Amino acid sequence: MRKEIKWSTYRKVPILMVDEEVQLNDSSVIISSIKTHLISKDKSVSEIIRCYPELKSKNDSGKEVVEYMNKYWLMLSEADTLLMYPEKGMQKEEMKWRQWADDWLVHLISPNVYRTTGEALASFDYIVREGKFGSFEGFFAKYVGAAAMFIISKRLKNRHNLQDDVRQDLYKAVNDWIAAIGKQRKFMGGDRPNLADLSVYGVLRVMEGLQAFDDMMKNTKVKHWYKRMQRATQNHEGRQ
Ligand SMILES: N[C@@H](CCC(=O)N[C@@H](CS)C(=O)NCC(=O)O)C(=O)O
Repeated sequence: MRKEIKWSTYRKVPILMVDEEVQLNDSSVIISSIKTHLISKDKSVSEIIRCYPELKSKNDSGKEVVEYMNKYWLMLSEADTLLMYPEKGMQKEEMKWRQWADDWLVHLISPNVYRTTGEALASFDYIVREGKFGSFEGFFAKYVGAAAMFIISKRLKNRHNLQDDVRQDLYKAVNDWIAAIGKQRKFMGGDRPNLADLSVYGVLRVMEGLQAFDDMMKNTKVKHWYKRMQRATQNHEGRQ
């Protein structure tokens, strides 16, 4: 909730605090920093985050926006880079699809899960069930939140140039993803997921339990990869 991050000047979630002193903002910066740290254990997190400097600018409507430089890039030595990405193009492909997950795929979620008033209510029912709400607060959040997001999601649909039938964009996106992996690989990372697999899975997973998710499973080719990802994340089977 907004009040839970009052202490931070960065106003979005996720935020990762390391040892109560180093603050990491932005999911992709967090992922790149943790991965870098796991590979090069000698580098501290505070050292690593200096490689992802904050870039503040104004968008078209004059609103201040924050971006982080290099956020899809792992800060590895040449030797570690070769171990991590032994074949040409692997590193570039991973970055491209991580960016795609952030810049396109994620924007398909709200228009799809708040598509109708019924779906908006089901989504908020789930949010309220999982979140920290009092019973009055929860009731209020569910109905007001669902109504607000139903309306906002129509604006988001236009802002991101989605089709009127927002499911079609979702279906095409996940089918494009599966086509990019191709028939020869289990994951984009090969036998084990890479960070692009992880990002796409992270985005799709938030829809679990909702109609948009069931429709996507039924009408696209994503199912087998998704099940493999479920297993791989449970068993901590990411690319080393
Ligand atoms: N690029 C950021 C986006 C974070 C983001 O937009 N988070 C949303 C919730 S999912 C948020 O906190 N929104 C509050 C706001 O924009 O004020 C990331 O990947 O971490």
